[in-house]
Amino acid sequence: MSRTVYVTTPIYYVNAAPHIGHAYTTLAVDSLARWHALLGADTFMLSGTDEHGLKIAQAAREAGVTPQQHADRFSKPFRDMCDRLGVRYDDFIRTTEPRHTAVVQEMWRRMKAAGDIYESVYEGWYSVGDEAYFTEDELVDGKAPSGHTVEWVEEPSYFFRLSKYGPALLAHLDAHPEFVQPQSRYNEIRRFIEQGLNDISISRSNFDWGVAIPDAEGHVAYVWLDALTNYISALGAPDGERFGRYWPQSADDGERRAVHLIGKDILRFHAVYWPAFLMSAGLPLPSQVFAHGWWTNEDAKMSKTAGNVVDPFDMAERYGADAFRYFLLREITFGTDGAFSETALRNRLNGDLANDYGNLANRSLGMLFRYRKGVVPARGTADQVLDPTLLAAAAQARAGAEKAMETIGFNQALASIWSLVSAANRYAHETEAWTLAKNGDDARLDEVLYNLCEALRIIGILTLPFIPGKAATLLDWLGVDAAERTYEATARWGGLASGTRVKKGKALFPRMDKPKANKAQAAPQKKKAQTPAAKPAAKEKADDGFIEFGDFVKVELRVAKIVAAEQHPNADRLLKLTVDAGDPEPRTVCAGIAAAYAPEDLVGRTVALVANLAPRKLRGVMSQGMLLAAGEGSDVQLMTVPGDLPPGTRIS
Ligand code: ME8
Repeated sequence: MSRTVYVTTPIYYVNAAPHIGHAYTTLAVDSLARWHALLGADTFMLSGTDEHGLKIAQAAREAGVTPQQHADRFSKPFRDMCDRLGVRYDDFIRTTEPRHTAVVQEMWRRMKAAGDIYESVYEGWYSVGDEAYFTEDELVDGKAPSGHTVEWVEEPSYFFRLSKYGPALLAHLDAHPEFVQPQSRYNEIRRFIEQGLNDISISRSNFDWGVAIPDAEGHVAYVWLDALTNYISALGAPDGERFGRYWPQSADDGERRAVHLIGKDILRFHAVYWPAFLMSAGLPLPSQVFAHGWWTNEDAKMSKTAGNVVDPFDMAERYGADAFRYFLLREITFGTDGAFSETALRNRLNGDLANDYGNLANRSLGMLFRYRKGVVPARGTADQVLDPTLLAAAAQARAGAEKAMETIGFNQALASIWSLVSAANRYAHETEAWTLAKNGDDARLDEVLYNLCEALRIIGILTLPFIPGKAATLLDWLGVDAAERTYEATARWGGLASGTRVKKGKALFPRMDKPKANKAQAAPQKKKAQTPAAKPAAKEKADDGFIEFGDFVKVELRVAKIVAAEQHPNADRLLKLTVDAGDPEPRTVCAGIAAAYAPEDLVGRTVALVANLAPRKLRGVMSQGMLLAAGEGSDVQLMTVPGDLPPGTRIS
């Protein structure tokens, strides 16, 4: 039997629109499923919505609709979010579906038959926001630890003997340290269980928006028993074909893995209640519960209630789904918290994606078109093809990504793949295809071009799980068949067939230097933006990496003479220069060239100045322009112009 991997998102409450936190877990699950599928596993990806409970009933009442109408309205955006972010789900479960409610009732029957359910009266605090019960001791300043308000509840209720399962849960954690990850969460759960578990109320009787309990009129299942059961109801438990195929058949099932990715807010439900419910019902446990951290905005947890949410649709619209996915997976370690910032997103987009990934594709395919009419050249003999550094970089990138993904380390996996992107960019730079072409060294030029395309093929395949849209575009350009897009195919150097006619389109990741206005900010200008037909055309131009001549001439380049130079008083990296640029008064310009030039060597040089750059204070000194230079750090060289051109002469 083939190896199966079943991965799930939490099912989301339908009390508001999806935000970046929901997007994060969902696209992480998608990338994990795609990774395992790439490796050849039979995968199943599940997402869905949690539609019962007091929280939803109250939200519907406030909206003046029935709970079902409310659920119908708010479930769809979660599906749409998947489509918008390139998330491929195999099923999307809603807890109001009959196929689900039947399994919740079956769980109840089994837990009752095991003697684990008894009738009593619940008296205590309930937080509707968390859909959770709290004891007096657990409250913080009279509220739930999450900050949600609590209400006093007294009602007849059925209880589950959670207390009975403490020893079995600890034994499971001992035998399977990977059951709860990351390690800090494992430790947290162990400590919680060790303190002793109380029985929990698992039915509500003072409202009816839930799954009716068999033989207990007036009771509906506690929403967490209902919700957690989605992970097996979607598979048709207990007898369905999918359940047999994807759900582990024992704690040590080496053939089937089931992994729940969740946020740390709902760890206790998944790592304590859920396994206890399953044990009671006589069903095997999932293989792993992995709890990731929070995305915060302005230093607070992002949540619907706090109103500081980032809209994933807006992000995908402005930055592209793949850039948004890449940023979320690359920026922080899966498991830790992260502060969301659009500036950081743009830096990843402009750096890793545009400069590194996109540029590698652009320059490699550009040269292939220029020198070989877009046809992949012969590979040459094995000896010629094998470029040791590039080959080693590919093997390392692959191995590093595989190792990282074993522990769901998205950011390390991406860092590993990007080390190959950098190696290939270095290779392109060092092999100087343009010089080979000029010197007519055709055999070597073939080799270099082949190797670059081959590196692109491997990079394209390895990035498919994370940036599925753009990676597929790159592989389409390279003519890589769907059947050849496998992990195995990245182990071979030379997989790209010679003679393949490649394609090349617009830049994969256009740079974005200025923030694009979000919907809310753009709204007042909507009218204006719609009227001139020229707007969309201008955008199209920008997307292919070119600028218009009209844009170029906006930059005022002038000849300038350095008349004085000194070290910047507040920055080691900078020199403070006084330049004559043909203006009535000399200007001050700060330049980051201190590592390469002594101030005294500069006086008298004639250089190229960007004269109309908006003045900007650099470490306390107002800089009125920028000098053109090439290179970086101690290798930087100022662009000079012949000294007989008078200061102020326009350069064009
Ligand atoms: O808890 N950062 O649903 P929910 C990262 N219905 N992830 C976040 C986040 C943030 N700021 N905010 C939310 C529920 N999430 C229950 C689940 S499962 C059987 C029932 C993500 O709509 C994260 O995955 O409140 C978190 O666990 C989940 O959304 C909570 O979604």
